[in-house]
Amino acid sequence: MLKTGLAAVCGFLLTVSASQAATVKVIINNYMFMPDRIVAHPGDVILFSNQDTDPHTATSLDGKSFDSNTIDPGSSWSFTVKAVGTYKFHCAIHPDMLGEIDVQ
Ligand SMILES: [Cu+2]
Repeated sequence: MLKTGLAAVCGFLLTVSASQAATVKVIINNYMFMPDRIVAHPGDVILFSNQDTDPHTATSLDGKSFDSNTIDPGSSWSFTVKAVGTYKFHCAIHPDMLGEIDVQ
């Protein structure tokens, strides 16, 4: 846990010095993530906005990187990406809804 925290802090500091963090928007609508492949950099914020009529989640398939829990229609949820890597995710309510975040 401590090791992860230190890596995150180092990654954050490197990102701030190298470039401005961005917010990457993902729309959830019609049982899809749009876009479903997201490219981001450490320190960026990924903002999921549920514009569908049903609740959805954004849940990493590795079971630990991130989990929005339920995002109600009209609601949003965001988190900050930290470590470089590829993170596949789905909606825990509708597991056929798939997406991927590539942190570079
Ligand atoms: Cu869903």
